[in-house]
Amino acid sequence: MGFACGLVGLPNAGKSTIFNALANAGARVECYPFCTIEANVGSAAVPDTRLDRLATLFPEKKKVPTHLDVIDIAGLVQGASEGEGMGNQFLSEIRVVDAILHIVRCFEDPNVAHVTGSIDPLRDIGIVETELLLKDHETLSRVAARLHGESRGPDRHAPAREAAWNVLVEQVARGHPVRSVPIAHEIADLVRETSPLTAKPCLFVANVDDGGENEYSRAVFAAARERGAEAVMLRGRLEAEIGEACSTPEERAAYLGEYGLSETGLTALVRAGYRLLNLITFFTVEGPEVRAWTVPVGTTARAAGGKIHSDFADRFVVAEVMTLDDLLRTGSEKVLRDAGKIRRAGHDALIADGEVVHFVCA
Ligand SMILES: Nc1nc2c(ncn2[C@@H]2O[C@H](COP(=O)(O)OP(=O)(O)OP(=O)(O)O)[C@@H](O)[C@H]2O)c(=O)[nH]1
Ligand SMILES: [Mg+2]
Repeated sequence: MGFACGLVGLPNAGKSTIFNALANAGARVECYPFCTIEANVGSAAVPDTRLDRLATLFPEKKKVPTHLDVIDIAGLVQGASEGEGMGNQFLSEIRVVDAILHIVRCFEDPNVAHVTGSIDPLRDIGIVETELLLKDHETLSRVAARLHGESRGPDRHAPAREAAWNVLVEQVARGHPVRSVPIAHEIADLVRETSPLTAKPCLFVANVDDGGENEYSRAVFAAARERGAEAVMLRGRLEAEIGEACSTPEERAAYLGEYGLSETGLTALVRAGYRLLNLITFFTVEGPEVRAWTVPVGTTARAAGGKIHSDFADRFVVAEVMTLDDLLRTGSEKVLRDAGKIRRAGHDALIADGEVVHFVCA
């Protein structure tokens, strides 16, 4: 799996709708709650106009975007941790994700039931956050019991580990997400392994109707600001429709134009996800493909090669790096080479966002 985002939210918030829009996947969408039972796993192509522009230089090659994985799970309700609704066992399905997209219903529609009877983003956000915290409390407490046992064994570091862990459990019990709690070094690895849900970066998604911004979406943005988090607004149903109806970027642009929009909310969502995960994109023009790749900020040239093929890391000699702007401006790698505009990046040199990279291997 690459970089993955998990969708959470109340039933009928529009998670599967947004999942379909992202992954073009045809997951089941219904106007009644708990339509989703088994998790839907999909892959979202990352829209990137830079790749589109690069591809125009190589019309004979196939354009391959980079992808983020997305996981759509069942809706959460108040009391899920005590077995209400679908319970919260399915939350384990998103333990593997790198970030959480918290989908908040910001549309009114009498045909789409709301589990608590009214549209109220702040209350809804509170319910979901509480359930995530309760799930973490459950998971962390299980580990606490184990650490307690270890404290009575021969490992002399065990008591300090247990004490630090208990501080964390206590903070979570008080309603502090793990990401806001300073983690003692004794337990840093264990926290990473345990992968608590509230340690993951979170992006709020205000799912609005075709009309766009409204009082509900503004409430979501305010809640996000208060938490030091980002929010994006998305016309979930419209975006899903556009995804189904349009197969080319031109058709999409025309459809969006009808609503006075120039960029899909999905593009904004994926971009925000990138920022959240500290990811960058680099490009390759190799064989029959022009292709975008995703790596974390701070990736070395050798590791970037390994992303493409493990062989590239093993046999890495050097990476020849061009900026996309230089390449687009001159239209030719040869011109850049003659002008000495190609950077030679060794094993440990870092790759930057938007660079076009050619790996030279032994
Ligand atoms: N009016 C309107 N309806 C929407 C929008 N987004 C989703 N819906 C509708 O809301 C209903 C629920 O959408 P789903 O995507 O199935 O919701 P969910 O969050 O996956 O729900 P569960 O799987 O039950 O947790 C469907 O009837 C959608 O068509 C929107 O932006 N506007
Ligand atoms: Mg669903």
